[in-house]
Amino acid sequence: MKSECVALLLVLSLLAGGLHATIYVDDNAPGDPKPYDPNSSDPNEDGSAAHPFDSIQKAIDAAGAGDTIVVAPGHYLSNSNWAYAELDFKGKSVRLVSTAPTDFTVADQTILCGMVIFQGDEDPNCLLQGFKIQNYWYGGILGNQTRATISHCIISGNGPCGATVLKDVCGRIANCLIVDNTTFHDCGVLPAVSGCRTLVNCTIANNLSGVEISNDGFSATDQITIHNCIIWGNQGTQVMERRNSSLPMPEQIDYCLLPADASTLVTRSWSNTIQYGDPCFVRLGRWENAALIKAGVRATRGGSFTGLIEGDCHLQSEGWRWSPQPIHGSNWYYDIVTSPAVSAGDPMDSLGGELERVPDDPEGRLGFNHAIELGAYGGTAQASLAPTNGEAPGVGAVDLEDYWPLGSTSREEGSSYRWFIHDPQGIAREFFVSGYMSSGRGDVTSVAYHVTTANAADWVTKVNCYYANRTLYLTQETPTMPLQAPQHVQAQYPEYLVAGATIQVPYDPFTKTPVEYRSVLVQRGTLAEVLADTSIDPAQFLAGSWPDVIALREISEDGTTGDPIVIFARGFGPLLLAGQPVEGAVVNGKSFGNTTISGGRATRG
Ligand SMILES: [Ca+2]
Ligand SMILES: [Ca+2]
Ligand SMILES: [Ca+2]
Repeated sequence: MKSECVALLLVLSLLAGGLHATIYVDDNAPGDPKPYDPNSSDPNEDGSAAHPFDSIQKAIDAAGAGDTIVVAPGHYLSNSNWAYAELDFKGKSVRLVSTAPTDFTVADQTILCGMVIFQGDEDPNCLLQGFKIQNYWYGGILGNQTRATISHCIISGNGPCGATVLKDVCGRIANCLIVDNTTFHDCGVLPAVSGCRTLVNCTIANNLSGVEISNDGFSATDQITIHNCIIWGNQGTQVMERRNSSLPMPEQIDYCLLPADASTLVTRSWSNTIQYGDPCFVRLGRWENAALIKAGVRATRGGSFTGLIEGDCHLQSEGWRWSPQPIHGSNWYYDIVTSPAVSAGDPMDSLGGELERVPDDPEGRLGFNHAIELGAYGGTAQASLAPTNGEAPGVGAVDLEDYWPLGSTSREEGSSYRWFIHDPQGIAREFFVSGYMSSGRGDVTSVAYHVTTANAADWVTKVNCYYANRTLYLTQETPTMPLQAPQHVQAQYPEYLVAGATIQVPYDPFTKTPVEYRSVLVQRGTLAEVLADTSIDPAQFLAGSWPDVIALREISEDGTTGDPIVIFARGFGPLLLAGQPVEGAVVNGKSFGNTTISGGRATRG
């Protein structure tokens, strides 16, 4: 009878999850005679939702490749922060997740108290997501060159021999908070993170040591990627390099925040998108009575706590910042400073799960989201919002400046933005930022960009472009500061766009003839989504994922929605202008597609 039930459950879960089973784990399920003790279990335990396993290892042992193991909040592996325990993936490419795998509140309550070990033959479909790994004497992750994916994990409060808490994981590591790790053993100090290749949106801070990158075992396709990370406040060197000179070591290290002091190793190829400064965390964690811990005093004694007082690495903001504890009934709070890491990630990345407004401020009066943030909360619902500058953008509005950035005055090398496009006759032409004028007062900086056109007889040769009065103006006049509407407008777009709204926009903003305006419907989505019911071939566009674009689709006289006349991509600018796809660009130091206009005709690249 019992085996029939198990077989039925297996069939049901196969039906529900496609080819793969879902297996459940809970340390204190209702049928468990001894909650929190994996040695005494529900006699009917079979990994079903009704009779979950009480040990994660039992679930991994029962699982096959591709199965998903869902772990309820609880405390797993060792009962004690000082006793060794391990969890072994045993080379199985299973998905081990918490009940809400991208929610840090749930990760914080789903604790693996010990070492997590990969055998190295797990593939990228193997997933560890949504856990806290914490064991004062032994915790960490040992990858053995695994290709497994690790995300949304908190690796904090570990003190293993050598202080390394994340070692030899060759797969993607994303949205991990790696903080407050040390060692309580006398076996030296090694890097906190070593032998890992891809770190995206990780916060690595306040550890006894930093990150070591290395090209050990590299093949032709391997590279080091550190993207949208905060690496700060670790003792010693933040990022050190160990290079095998007989192997290549391609690196892409960009959009990161590092400390301004000499403890940061700056290698030759680091991008100008790296920032240096204080990430303005809410509060760093600290070890209480570390000397007693090291001496083996393993519990509160005589009133003195021994252990980690956890910090809070959410980013402070004068806009909105997530507080794990509600303050005045809300988890959204604000600070007197704004972290430089808020909205400082790669502007072309999708916001992911980040909120564009907090629930109590739908118009964005006090906080507005412009781009993914750096660190572990980037792309999650706990990312901070930057303070709103000036009037509220309004419900659902996005800022065209995030979709048509003209450059940046703070990073001059990246400010020479250019876009290449064909006219309807197939002549290649170009428009590019050829300079700017700015004036700053307080926090508000006004910038007008000079945009020049090349190889285009029917286009004006130079305009000034700037955002003012909630409008993007193009004008041949020289603007006056502070910026305001020009006397003679070449073309203009509304700055704040709301998906679903109908607006008037210029068809060809650079034309020498009077600019014609057309009624358009504002659509927002991925490039594939906004092209779905149009006659435009997606293959005409620059290769890329284009996760967040605004399409302005012409509305005909009979009210039907036609093809887009303009598409703006987040962090990039126009992908389509006057109905013509952009064929190349240089944006923030990155090149896309064909960026030459030699001989007047560009080859389609
Ligand atoms: Ca039990
Ligand atoms: Ca539980
Ligand atoms: Ca953001």
